[in-house]
Amino acid sequence: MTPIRPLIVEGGAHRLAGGWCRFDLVEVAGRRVAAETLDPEDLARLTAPRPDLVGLTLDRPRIMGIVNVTPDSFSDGGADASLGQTVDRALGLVAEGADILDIGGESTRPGAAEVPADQEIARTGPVIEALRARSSVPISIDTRKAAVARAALAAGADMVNDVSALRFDPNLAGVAAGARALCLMHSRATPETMQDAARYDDVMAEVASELSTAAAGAPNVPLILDPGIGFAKDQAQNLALLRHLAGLHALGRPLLVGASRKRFVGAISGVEAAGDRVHGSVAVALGAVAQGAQVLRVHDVAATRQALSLWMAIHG
Ligand code: HH2
Repeated sequence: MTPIRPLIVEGGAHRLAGGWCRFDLVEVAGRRVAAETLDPEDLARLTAPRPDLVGLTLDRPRIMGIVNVTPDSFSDGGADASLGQTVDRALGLVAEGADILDIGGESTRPGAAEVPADQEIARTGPVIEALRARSSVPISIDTRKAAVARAALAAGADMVNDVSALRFDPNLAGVAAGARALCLMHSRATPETMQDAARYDDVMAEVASELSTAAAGAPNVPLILDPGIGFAKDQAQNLALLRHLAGLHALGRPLLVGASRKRFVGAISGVEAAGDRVHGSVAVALGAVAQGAQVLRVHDVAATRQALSLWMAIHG
């Protein structure tokens, strides 16, 4: 697969994924050429409007609010929250402007140990059921496991978000076939060992190729692809992916980016506490939108929504 990267410019003739970014030129294997010289199928994959995702049009950026129901997530976990408090926090994110909620019961931060499926179900199932009773917001289950996804869908979740892109549990594809959408995120190995797998000759090309393989093996439901910022990537690799993100639109699918409060944001900005990394995280989110990413997975919904409204007023 030859990497094709559209170069975003104001007033360009072609719309990226039918959205808010435009381009005239593309970079193919390091050479800049006019988009019209591409194979028509490649150009169509870059420009075609993406289908709706869980009922949301993707003609503007969407915000996925993170709800971690874990004692050990790197920035927002908490063992003490009651079910009612967690549901109120989640509905608070919707009030702040989240278009989707992503419920997770297993931390996947680097080095995190696996959580047994029954424990993950006990953490996430009741939250999803209670949320579904009180809101029609699309709900995503952040899990690598078929049993957890099955329980979440039965409790009212709409979408499955798998940080292993179907590598971890061979049964997840079958369960995700019953979801309204599936997010395939790029990673390698497991969270426990993934940072040892952060070795690439060309991170963009390899992530694109591995996502393409994952998508080819996925069930026939609407897919959204994610480069997996911080998953089996070091800082330079995260930055390369964010800088060249538009190239992943060549896969012909909508893109999701999750960089919120991640380690590299702290490392670059010199901010130690994950909860204080909101400004850097918003900067990365806007950078992703400027490359046409359709969904932003964030902890700080209000800040991201505010920044996005201004960005779209200027550029949209
Ligand atoms: N990042 C995390 C978890 N799930 N899913 C997608 N699609 N993309 C991501 O970048 C992504 C994800 C890790 O962040 P977080 O949920 O905040 O932390 P933890 O795994 O420690 O709960």
